[in-house]
Amino acid sequence: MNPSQPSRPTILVARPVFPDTVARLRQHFEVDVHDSETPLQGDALARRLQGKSGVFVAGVEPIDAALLAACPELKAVCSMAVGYNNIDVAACTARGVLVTNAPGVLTETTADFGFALMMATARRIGEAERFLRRGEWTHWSYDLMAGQDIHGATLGVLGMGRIGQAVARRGALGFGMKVVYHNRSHLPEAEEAALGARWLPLPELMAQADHLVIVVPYGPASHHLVGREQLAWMKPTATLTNIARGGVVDDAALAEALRAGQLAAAGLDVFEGEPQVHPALLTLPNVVLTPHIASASLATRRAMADLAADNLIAALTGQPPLTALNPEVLARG
Ligand code: 8YV
Repeated sequence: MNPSQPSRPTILVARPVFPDTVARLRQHFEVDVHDSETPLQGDALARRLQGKSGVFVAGVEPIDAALLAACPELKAVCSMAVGYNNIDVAACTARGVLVTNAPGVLTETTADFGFALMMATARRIGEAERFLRRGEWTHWSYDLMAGQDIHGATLGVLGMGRIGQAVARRGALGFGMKVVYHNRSHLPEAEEAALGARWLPLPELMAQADHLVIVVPYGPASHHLVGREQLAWMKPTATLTNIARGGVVDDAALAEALRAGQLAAAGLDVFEGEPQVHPALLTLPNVVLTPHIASASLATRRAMADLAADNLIAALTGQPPLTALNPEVLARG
């Protein structure tokens, strides 16, 4: 670099991401890209962050108090995920580190997928495809792969944020479903009326839902929110779909409940300890399993990466980031 030029901030892109996104970041920063799908964490991440002002992360790299203490030059953590349970936002705020996530841009794509996974689960699409591919389809029969209806059924939404509301809209307006939900806060009356949605306490939600879709953020308050006790409240014909985070559902308890016929089927895009999957789930025919891809349309993944890049560029060039989780850090100057 020419010594007469002011030095540019140095950042880490902690995951391989679209080359265009990296090229855009290179227009503003010296960029170090972690070019491996093995996530950086702990000491390895801290070492790689030495001398860096910003980091671009996906939803997995743990950013905690110990890491922040080891990386005093870090000023901004910008994630391309909406969920931020991998980031200790309070610890970042305490150290004056700005944190941004990527809400909004993935709402409709994620809701599309949640609905598709719910439908695949209820109508046994994974199981039926495996049956056909195995060459076992020899004749029509009145109950061959007969599942549960979606239209007119009761949709239970656990977590009524942006994505939960988008799932509810699909159910209510597209499929004539009755919508019930559980959330810390109630929706405004007008929004409840538009969706025909009714708030229920968790036990009643679990008991009334024909199809439960879980979209609640993960944190200490939602760890194993759906465990053995809650699963026992479900109808034996009901389905459960999790597009939130592994850890909201107790996967071992879910496998047991499915085996015992306490619910009919489950669709899971997220898992405790992913990419590991609880071995008992892998043996069950009535579970549709996908590798955390609810937001994975190309257009949406680009929008997520672009938003994280825009946030990082703004944060380190003195402009207000678009989606800050701790904007109070900016006010401190
Ligand atoms: C991401 C997600 O694919 O945004 C989130 O919270 O779970 C997914 O959309 C994942 O976190 C990697 O960015």
